[in-house]
Amino acid sequence: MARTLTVGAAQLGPIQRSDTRKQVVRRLIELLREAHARNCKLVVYPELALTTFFPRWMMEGQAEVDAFFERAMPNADVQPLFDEARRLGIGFHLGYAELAEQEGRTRRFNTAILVDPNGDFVGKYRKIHLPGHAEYEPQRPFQHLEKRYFEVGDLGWPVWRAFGGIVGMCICNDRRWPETFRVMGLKGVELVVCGFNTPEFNASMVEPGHHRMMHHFLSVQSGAYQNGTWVVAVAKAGMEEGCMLHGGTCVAAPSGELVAVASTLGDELLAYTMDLDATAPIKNTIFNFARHRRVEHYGIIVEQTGAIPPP
Ligand code: ING
Repeated sequence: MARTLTVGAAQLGPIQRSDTRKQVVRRLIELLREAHARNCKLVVYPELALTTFFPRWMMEGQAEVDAFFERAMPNADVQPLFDEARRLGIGFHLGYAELAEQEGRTRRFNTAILVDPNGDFVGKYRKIHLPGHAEYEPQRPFQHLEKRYFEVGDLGWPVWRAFGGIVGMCICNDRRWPETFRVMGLKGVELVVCGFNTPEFNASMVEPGHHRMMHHFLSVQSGAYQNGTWVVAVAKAGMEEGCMLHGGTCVAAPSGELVAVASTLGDELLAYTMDLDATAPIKNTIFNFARHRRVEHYGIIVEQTGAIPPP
């Protein structure tokens, strides 16, 4: 008996700085209703799905920065999304900027949550691999100040039994680091959901334009294959405040094969029915971790941060 799950990858087109949370939530609900019509049980929204990708700007005032953060989840602006999801009996993943008062101090994370079809929280993830830089870099046409505006996530990469399987989350740049998927792979993950906002233009290096999408798919497909897991990666795409974010919302099978890819740069729902049991052949053979891994040789991976070439 196959363990099927129909997932809706809910790609968002651009969110401009002047777009209100209410306007964005209306778009999220439209995608949710389309997902319901297409029998989805889980809808995956992108990273920072409630606002424009604000780390592209240098902002001095903390109040200006904090306007992009959510102090509670849910809150009045997003409650209609929670209500409609519960009414339709659909779970969802949502990425947003989280401002939390924790242990007496204010913490700021690039966060994603997983909510089940009853509207109950399944879990939370806070982005660990923060790309970009912390100080203003005048040579860049756009900043990428995630290291300035967010703290490194403090929750690790948990996985949860939900939606009939074992589900985990990562966010955007996390997908480029094999450790992300391997940590969840070592916990038996069967579906990783990942939102992303990836600028088409990479200010940190000169590279051919087609490399961005190739690296995106390479990261998602290898994460899926090397850990025998499904991966659903969902873009915020399109021209946001003059910065083009690439698309490439996709579903990768445990084989590593891309089985569904979005074709626009706007709000687009990609619905795919996956068999969570399809993870078993990979997990039980080529990536049977218990049988094949040799941890006695892997110590350097956690003991050393940067590369140290021979003298
Ligand atoms: N975005 C980009 C990503 O990892 C980036 C950051 C840009 C990485 C360009 C490499 C090159 O997809 C986020 N939000 O992490």
